Amino acid sequence: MSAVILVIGANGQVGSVLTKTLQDKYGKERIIASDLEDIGKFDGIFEVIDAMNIDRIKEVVLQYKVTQIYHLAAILSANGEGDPLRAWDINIKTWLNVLETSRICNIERVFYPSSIAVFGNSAPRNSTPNNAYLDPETVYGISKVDGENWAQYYHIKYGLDVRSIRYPGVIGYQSLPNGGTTDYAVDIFHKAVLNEPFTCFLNKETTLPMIFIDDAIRATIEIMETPIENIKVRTSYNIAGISFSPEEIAFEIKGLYPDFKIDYKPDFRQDIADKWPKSINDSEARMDWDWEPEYDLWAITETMISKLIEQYK
Ligand code: AKB
Repeated sequence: MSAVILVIGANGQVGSVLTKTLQDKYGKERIIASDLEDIGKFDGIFEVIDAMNIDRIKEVVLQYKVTQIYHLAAILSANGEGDPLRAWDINIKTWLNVLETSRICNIERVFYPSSIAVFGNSAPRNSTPNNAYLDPETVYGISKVDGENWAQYYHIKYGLDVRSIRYPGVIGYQSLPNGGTTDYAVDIFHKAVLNEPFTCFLNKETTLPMIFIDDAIRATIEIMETPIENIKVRTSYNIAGISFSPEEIAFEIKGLYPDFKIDYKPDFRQDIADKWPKSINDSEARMDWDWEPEYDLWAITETMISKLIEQYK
C-alpha cells in the first residue's frame, strides 16, 4: 500500500520545502500538510492542526488513513530562551502527542527532527561524534535530547519505527527560519541581494555546522526510505553538510558583491553558538544509510544568490 503522509509544521522553513518535495514524489493526494493556520502555501490538502491537541491529530490521521508522520513543529534555540517553560511545553507535548497518536493508530513510520543543539560543553567541539555526551544549555537543546530519548523509548517499548536526524543550521532560499541561532546564514544572503549592509549577531569567527536545504530534505527522505534493518541508531543520527564562520561566508558573497558590507554585534545568541559543535562527525549516517552531502560553501552561495535574485525580481 502506498504511503499517506501527514506533515505537522508544514509552514516552517524545513516543513514547507519538505511538503512540496513529498507532494512531487508521492502525489498531492497522498500528502496532508498541516500547521496552526493555512497561509495558502500549498496547492494540495491542508488541515489546520494545533499539535498540542492530540484529538485533532488523531482525527486527521483517521480521516485520511495516514501511514507516516513527519513532525516538524518546534520552538527553535533563540526563541526558546525568551520563554523556556513555554518552549519546553510545546516541544515536548507536541512530540508526545505525535508518538501516542502513532502508537494508537498503528502509524508505520515517524520522522523526528533533532538538532546539533543537543550538544553542549562536554562534547568535543570538532568532528563531534554521534554518541558524544549530551549536556545542552538551551531549553531547545534539552527538549531535543528528551525527544530523541522518547523516540527510542517508543521504538523499544512499542516497536514504533521512529527515525531521526540532527539537523545542522539549514540554509535555504524558499523560506526564512524563525528564532534559531543559525538564522544569520540565511539573512546574510537576503541582505546581499538587496544591496543592503548586514549586521551579524555572531562574531566573525564563530564556526558552526550548516547544511543546504536540498541536502537536508534529501537526508530526511533518504532516512525515511532506508530499509528498517539498516536503521541502527534509534535516538538520532548526526548529519554534516559544511562548516563555516560568518567571515568565511561574507568572503564568498564578496566574490559576487564586492561592495557587500558586514559588521558584527554579537548578542545572546553568541553564548548559544559558543557551546555548539564547530563540525560534526556523521560516520554512522554514512555507514547505515549512505548519507553524503552534495553542497559545499561555494555551491550554497551561488545557488542562494541566483535563486534570491529571481525571487526579488
Ligand atoms: C537553531 O539555530 O536553533 C536551529 C538548529 C541548529 O536546530 N537552526
